[in-house]
Parts: sequence; structure tokens; C-alpha cells
Amino acid sequence: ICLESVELRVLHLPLVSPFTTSFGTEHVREVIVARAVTADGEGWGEIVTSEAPLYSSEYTHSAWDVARRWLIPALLAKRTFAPEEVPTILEPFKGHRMVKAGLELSILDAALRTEGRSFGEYIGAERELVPSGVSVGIQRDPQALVDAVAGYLDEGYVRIKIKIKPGRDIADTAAVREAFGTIPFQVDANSAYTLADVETLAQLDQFDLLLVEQPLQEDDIVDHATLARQLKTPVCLDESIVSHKAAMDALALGAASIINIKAGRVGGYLEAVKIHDLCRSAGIPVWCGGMLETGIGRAANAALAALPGFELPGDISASDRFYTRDIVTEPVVLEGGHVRVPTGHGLGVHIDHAALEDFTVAREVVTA
Ligand code: OSB
Ligand code: MG
Repeated sequence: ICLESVELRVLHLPLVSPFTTSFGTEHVREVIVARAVTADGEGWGEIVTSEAPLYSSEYTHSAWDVARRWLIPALLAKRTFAPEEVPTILEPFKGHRMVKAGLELSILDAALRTEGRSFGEYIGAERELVPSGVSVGIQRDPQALVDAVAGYLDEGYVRIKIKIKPGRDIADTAAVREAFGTIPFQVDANSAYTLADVETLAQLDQFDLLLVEQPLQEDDIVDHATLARQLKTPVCLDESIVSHKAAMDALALGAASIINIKAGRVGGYLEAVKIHDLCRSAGIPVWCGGMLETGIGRAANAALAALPGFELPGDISASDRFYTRDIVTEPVVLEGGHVRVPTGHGLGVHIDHAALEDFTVAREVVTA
């Protein structure tokens, strides 16, 4: 491609209901979208940072700053390159993986649209539909949680994940297991525990969970290995897996028996595919995580989850699980508990420009 400019926008998308995790409550999804303009067309990507650095160290203003000051100028300086060169061009800049992922996606979308090829075909998607799981935030009390889960099961979601934190773990998990019997069920702690909590975490073993996601801190690879030896419940890592190298280290140490792959967290969809390939050859199941994506990232995630190593349902819910109005004209919908992998050119979605405009709170075009 020949890159001419990149347009960045900060969006505010109201959530249908507040989303509470161990690190906080969101009422509005603040997210950045990138539009890459090439000599032949355009492509769209999503930078999945949030307003505050609570899930990871990245956040809206760090992403905006590094994108306009360093990452986009490096791409514009190179000017003509293949999408596969993006990780190498951006490699000198440390960290900021969500920004790298969003920019890479915008360039992949542009290149594939020009080529007339789908993103799914390009990354090796092998399925037309992928099973859809839902991530349920912490509610007012266990009964409210059961009510929320009942609604999602009625809609057809094939796997339930609940958020837990100290004091809102065993009773919440017990209530869901008790109410719904043998449904596929897992929990996500978002780094809320330490090794001192091993007795609490071991109580999760009685609930026959698919996995416990990220109980300890991002850099606690060794502690996760120690914990995994003391639990029957499989330990799955999210925050800790920031790269293919981190995944290799985690597997070598026995820190995880399942991995959540999020392209934003690992610096891009190309890196995500590498981690998939690694886990597949190591016999480690993976599943596709989510970051409350708009229709742009949600389309890309559906394609990623269609790779053969994605053996567990992902957090790829319908768009209406979070939003009443999406920024694409083909929002993700549930079809018998599954979502369809787009087959159109590039990401296979089209921007709803009126919606995009309505949600935009900041905009900048970066040119050479
Ligand atoms: O840990 O998986 C997580 C959302 C924001 C930040 C971190 C996480 C999540 C989710 C929601 O669990 C996943 C989704 O997009 O449905
Ligand atoms: Mg998680």
C-alpha cells in the first residue's frame, strides 16, 4: 500500500448497561478508531484502549499521543509497504500494543479491500460461524447476576463468563452454577488476587468451571505457575500474554493451560495468529477475548476466532450486548448462539458515517 494519511477519532459509545469488573465500572465506552487513507482507498481499525489505564497501562490519551507523534509518522515516512511490514516498522517503539494493533488493522483492511480479499480468508479462518460467549459484569448481588445470566442464556449465548473480585467470587459463582446446572461457565478476575488468596481460589474447584481467567497480576507469570499447580480449575491467562514471547514463556513455565487471545493486547492480528499457531502446536486451547469492540473490531475478532485452534467460545457477543447503535451497517447478530464470519472485502463491514459522526468527540488527521 501507499499510505497518505491516518485519521484518528475518539468515540464515546453509551453502553446499554454499566459494565463492572474488578477494576471498575464503565458507563460509556471511550475508544479510538483509525482510518488509513491510501493511494487506492481506505481501511478501518480500532484501538481498544479505554479512558483509564485500569486493564493495562494503555489509555486513550497515551494512545492518541503515541499514535500521532510517533507511530503514524513512522508509517508515513516509510510510505509504501506491505501490511506484513507494519509490526517491523513499529517495533522500535516500546509497548503501546493496542495502538499498534489498531493501526495494523486499518492498513490490513485497506490492503485487503484493494485486493478484493476478505480478512478472514487472509488470516486463515476455517469456519463460517463461531460460537458466541458473553462476559457478564459484576451485578448488585448474586440474584441480580442470575437474572442477567438468564437473559443472556435466553438470547442463545453458548457460554457464560462472569467477572469476579475478592468478596464477590464464591457466592456469585455458586449462584450461577446452582441456577443453570451444567452450562459452559468460566470466571474472570482481571488480576484482582494474589497468591495469598489461594484458599479462596481453590474453592472455585467445586464448580466445574471451564477456566479461571487472570487471577494474578500481569507480570505474575511464575506466581500463576505456582497457583496452577494448586488448582484443579484450568488457569487461563489474559493480561499476562502481551506477545508471542510472553506466551512461549507462560507455556514453558506451566503458568497457563488455556490462553485468551486479544489482538489489541498482543500488538496486532498478525501477532495474534502467531500465538494461535504456537498454542495449536503445543496442544493449548485458545479463545478470542473482547474489549467491548465496535463493529470494526468485532468483525476482525469473529474472523480470528474462526481459526482452528480457537477451541473454546470467545467473548464475541452480538453488538447489542453492549450498544444500541453500532458504527457499522452490519452489526454482529446472534444466529443460534453463533456469530457469522464476514466474507466481504477487507473486514467486510461498512462504516455508518452518521453514527460515527454522532459518537465522535475528537478528530485529527495525521499526514506526512
Ligand atoms: O478481561 O476480558 C477482559 C472487557 C474490557 C476489558 C477486559 C475484559 C473485558 C471483557 C469483555 O471481559 C469482553 C467483551 O468484549 O465482551
Ligand atoms: Mg479477561
